Order: sequence, then structure tokens, then C-alpha cells
Amino acid sequence: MSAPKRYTITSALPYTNGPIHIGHLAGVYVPADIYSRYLRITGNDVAFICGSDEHGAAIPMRAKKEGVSPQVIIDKYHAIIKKSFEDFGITFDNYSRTSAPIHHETASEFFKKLYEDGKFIEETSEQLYDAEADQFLADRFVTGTCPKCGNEEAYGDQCENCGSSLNATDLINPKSTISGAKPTLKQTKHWFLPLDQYEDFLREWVLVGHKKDWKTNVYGQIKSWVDDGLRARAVTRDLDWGIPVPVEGAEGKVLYVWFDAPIGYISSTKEWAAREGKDWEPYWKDKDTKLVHFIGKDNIVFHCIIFPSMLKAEGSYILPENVPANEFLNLEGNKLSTSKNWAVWLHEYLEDFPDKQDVLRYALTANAPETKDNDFTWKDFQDRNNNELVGNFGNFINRIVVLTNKYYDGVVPTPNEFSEVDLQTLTELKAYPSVISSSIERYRFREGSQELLNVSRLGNKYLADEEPWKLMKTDPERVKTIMYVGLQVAAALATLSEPFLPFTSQKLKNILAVTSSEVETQWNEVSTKEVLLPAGHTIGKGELLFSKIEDADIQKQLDKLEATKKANEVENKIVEPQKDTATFEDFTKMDLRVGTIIEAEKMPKAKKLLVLKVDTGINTRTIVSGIAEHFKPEDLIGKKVTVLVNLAPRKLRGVESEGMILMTETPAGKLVFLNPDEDQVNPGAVIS
Ligand code: B3M
Ligand code: ZN
Repeated sequence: MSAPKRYTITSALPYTNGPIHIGHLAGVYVPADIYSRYLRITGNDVAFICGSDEHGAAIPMRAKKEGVSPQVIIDKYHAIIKKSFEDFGITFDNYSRTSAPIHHETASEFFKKLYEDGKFIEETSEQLYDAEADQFLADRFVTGTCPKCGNEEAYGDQCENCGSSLNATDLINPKSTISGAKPTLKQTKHWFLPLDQYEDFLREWVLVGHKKDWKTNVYGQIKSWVDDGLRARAVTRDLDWGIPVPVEGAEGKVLYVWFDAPIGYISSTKEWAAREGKDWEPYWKDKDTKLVHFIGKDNIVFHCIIFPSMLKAEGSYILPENVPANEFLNLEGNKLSTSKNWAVWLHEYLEDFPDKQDVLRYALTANAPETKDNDFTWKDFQDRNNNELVGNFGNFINRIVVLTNKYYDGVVPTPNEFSEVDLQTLTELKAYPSVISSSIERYRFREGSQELLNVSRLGNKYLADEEPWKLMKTDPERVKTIMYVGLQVAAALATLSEPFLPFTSQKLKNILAVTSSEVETQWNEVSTKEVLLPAGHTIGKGELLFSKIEDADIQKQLDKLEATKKANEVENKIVEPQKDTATFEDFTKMDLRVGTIIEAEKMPKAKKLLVLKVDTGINTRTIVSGIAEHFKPEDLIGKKVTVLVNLAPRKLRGVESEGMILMTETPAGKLVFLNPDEDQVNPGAVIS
């Protein structure tokens, strides 16, 4: 463990265009929270910072889709996101939002400083323009073919296939995502950050300075960008949603979202410091502060090239010590997607599993996409819970607590002489704080979570080998020693599980009655203290730490995903093209009436057909209808329907059908009637 330090830990500011899903959690928020909790309990000064990213093209686009104003969208999702993080136990010291006045001020000041110091290039150039929508097209407002990899769905700022960072004008065959139109070129003025001038700095700082300690996936991406040659990048946009560019001659322009969003980390720190009566500046300007950015891999260029160049240009800020970006998490074999609703949403998870925050934390950490993309499956989630949390961790604690209460009324017994195995177990236990610390400090949370489980494995093996329940009759003095040793392992688990399983850690501390500072074991005390849980201390009553997740709970989640899949398939179905024009006369030839179904039965040997008797007001007639797979005959009696009564009769399976009942299909492929209002109309009423 290193000496205490000051840390500024940021996690990517989520866009408020949708709720948080497991991909965000696994990639960013769970590892950042483990890291922050660990640093706090090991005595460091930590500012764990986040907030909502409320600018950028994604917000007005979502607003348009939902038919509301952008403000409504950001308020809605900011509230959902903030609450779900709280309920999930993510311990941000501050969760702000980029629409806050303090952020507008901070970002404007930052821009002005660079502007006044001559750090920007001001340039009028031709940009993509959608004449139909009267709007310039950049970022998510335009798609086209990536010049690097040929992906036909690259965005104006980035290709999600090869990860290249792009300018909108780089796209081949660009297309407006607003109107679908082919853009024209139109002149407009913007301010550019000349990234090419920062190439030497970036090489020196990252490519030489952090070659050894940054993750290879992160390092590799940065190297390929720098080696490709960096180009000036516009930091302003022609948009009406965002922070106005604070200089003259910039009316109608706003700061590029990726210029303002990372400054959001600074504004959020300021907001926190003001509330806590602290000075924010050391957290961003003292060279002894460690700045760490937790992000997903699609944000690497912004955090490792653009933002550091901005900080460098400004001159008074520190640079990140590390950017432990993760790869992506998939869900049941498919890419997570907010727009396709292919996700496990955090707020919904918390509704379905209200006391299982730690289970999701654990499943996501044990399978974290740290070095490659990984897949989340509900089956793995269930197995991790039932086998590892219930079967290993929970089982050990349950045995030790139940036996202590049964044998000693909950009082930790005084041990007799330790055997070889006892001493070895206690020695092994003492090694874990530094083993787990080392994993966490190297951002290997997955490895750390497995080491934690090894602690309870150690306890389980010890109990299984020593079998105190068998010795109780023959050698009760030996049992005292065994139980004492087991209780030391339990106390260690209460401390060491805090970063990974905070709710469980708290529960366990309550069970062991170690919540007051004299008996609570600190992280490194697990190695240094002779006794973690002293003889004579009384523990509390047992309580299950984890409970089994049943197949039915998992099936419910799988069904939800199946329904999403179906809905997406339907949405992707092409709408049938319009038929040839019908004249008014053509239309009036159709005699449409309200009818009531008075009898219904299955057509023998035909899976799809029902034979109906329908009162059309004119007469009662037979109509054969292909709806047998969608309705039970008995449910149809008395139903009012729309009937085409003058359709030429035809025979179906030998039964003459005299008309047709009008139907339509739901997105899920179910047939439904075009229902005339049930009470107000009578059979025979004409539909026109
Ligand atoms: N709003 C999140 C994303 O790209 C983006 C992060 C900003 S961090 C300054 O999904
Ligand atoms: Zn590409």
C-alpha cells in the first residue's frame, strides 16, 4: 500500500439521453467506485467526481424523437440517473450537471483563457449543411462511410467500428440524420484547437512517460492516433443547444460538447468544494494530486489526447496519472444499445432486485471487460450469485455465525494453543490486504474480486478440514480455537469486502457487531493487528448475506429481452408501400358495415380458420376468417367488428364465406379487430 495521497477520481459524465445500463456500470462506474472506496478506507483524500453530460447533439435529437424540449429530456434523465446511482451505492462525492451555472461559467472562462492566449486557430471553412433543416451538420447529425475502415454508418465525429476520430467532412457519401438529405457545403467560422502542435507533448507525456503503467489497450489506441498524425479540431459548433461561445462574432454558436464536458469534472469539483468548505484548486493543480479518469474505450481519444491538450494549453492544470479505460460489455451475445433498448437498465434492475446491488456489482466485476470485450448473461449472473456469493462467501459466514451463537451464545471464545494449520491460516489471511491492494492499485478489479473470494474460500476450507461440529462432543477445547480462528477470517472479510461488496460489508459488520471504531478492523490492520475479533466480544444474530436466485427470476429477465428482440424485428420491418390510387368511386363501391359475431367455431382440420356467424344488420351470414391462432371462439361471441359485406362470396374448405372482417396487426404480430365503438353503434351501420 502506498502512502496517503490526494486523489481526484472522475468517471465519464453520462449523457442524459437515456438511463444507465450495465455496460456503463461495468465499464466505468463500478470500477471507479471500487477504486474510490478503497482509497478512502486506506486513508487517502478522495474527490470522486461525476455529473450529467447535458449538451451535444444526442440531446436535441432525443428530444425531437420524444416530441418535447431538450430541457425536458435532460431533467428527466438527470433525475433517473442520479437516483439510480444513489440507490446502487455509487459513492460520488459530487454528482453535478453541465447545465449548472457553475459549469457554464467554468467552461466559458476556460475557453476565454485559451482564446486570449492565442491558443485557437480561427477559420472560416466549408462545413456540411442540411438546407432542408437549415442546420449545419456535425457529430451525430451526419453519418457516412468511414474513410479508414469503410463502415457505412460512421458518425461525423467518430467511427464506432474502427474507433477513428473523424471530422464530418471526412465522411464519404455523407447523409443528414435529420432529414436524410445529402448535405451541401456552406461557409461558417469556427475555432480550432491545433492538436498537431501538441504532438511532441503527447509523445513525451504518454508514449514515453506512461508506456509501462497504462493499460495496453489504452496505450495502443493513443499511439496509433499520434502516429497517424493529429489534425486541428473544431471546438465550436453551429447549434442552438449548448454553452454559447463567449467571444464576439460567435452568435448562434456553442462550445463543442467534447470541449465543455471534460471541464465538467472541474466544475463538479468546484461545486463539491464550495459545499464542503474546501479549496478546489489543489484537486486540479497540485502536482502531488493523482488525477484518474475512468471511462469506456470509445472515450479514449477525448481523455488522452484532446482534454490533456486543452489542460496543457491552459497551463495551470495537472494531467491524468492514469486513464484505465475498459473495453465493452455485451449482453447475451449482442452489443448493448440504448436506442434498440438492448440493455439491462439499472433503475429497472433495482426494481426487480431491490436488495441485490452487490450481486450485480460482483457479477459485473468478476466478468469485467478489462482487457477485452465480455458478455453479460443472466445465467452467469445467477451462477455467480448461487455458487460464489451464496455457496462460498455466504456459506462460510453463515456457518461461523450460527455455530458461535449456538456454542457460545455469540461470545468469541478464548483460544487454546494454535496448531500448525491454525497458524498457517492466520498467516495466509494477513497476506490478503496487500494482495487485494495490489490488484486494485493496478486497476485489476476482476482479479481483486477473485482474491476476495479466496478469503472466504480459505475460511470454508479451514472449517471443512477442522470440522468443529464433529469435535464438539469429544474435544470442546479444540473447538474454541477453531471457532476463534474462523471468526478472525470473518472479521477480515467484513473489512476487505467493502470496496467490492459495500452493502454486504455493512451487513457483516452489523452481524459481527464491529461497527464501533474500537472493534472495527481497518484495511491494513488485517495484516498488522494480532487480534481482529477479540475473545469475549459478543457478535450479533445471524442473518443471510445472500440468497439464492431462482430459475424463474432469471427466466423473467430473459423473457423481457426476448420481447425487446421481437419489438425490434417488427420495427425494422419495412412499411408496406402505398398501393395505386383508388378513386372516390372505387372507395364507395366497398360496403363496410358494423356487424356482431353471434356464433364462432373452429373449421375442422384447419389450423387457422374460424367459421363465424355474423349479424350484419342486413342478415345473418357465414364468414370464414383466418384468425383461429389469435382468438378462442368463445371469446368472440358478442364482439362488434367491421365487415366488408359486398365482397364476392367464395368457398373456403367447402364453406361459402360471404364477406370479410377487417383486421390489423400489432407490432408483436398479433391480429386485432378494427373495433367500432361498442355501445354507440348497431349492426348494419354504414362505415364511410
Ligand atoms: N458523455 C459519455 C459517452 O460517450 C460521454 C462522456 C463525457 S466525459 C467528459 O457515452
Ligand atoms: Zn472506421
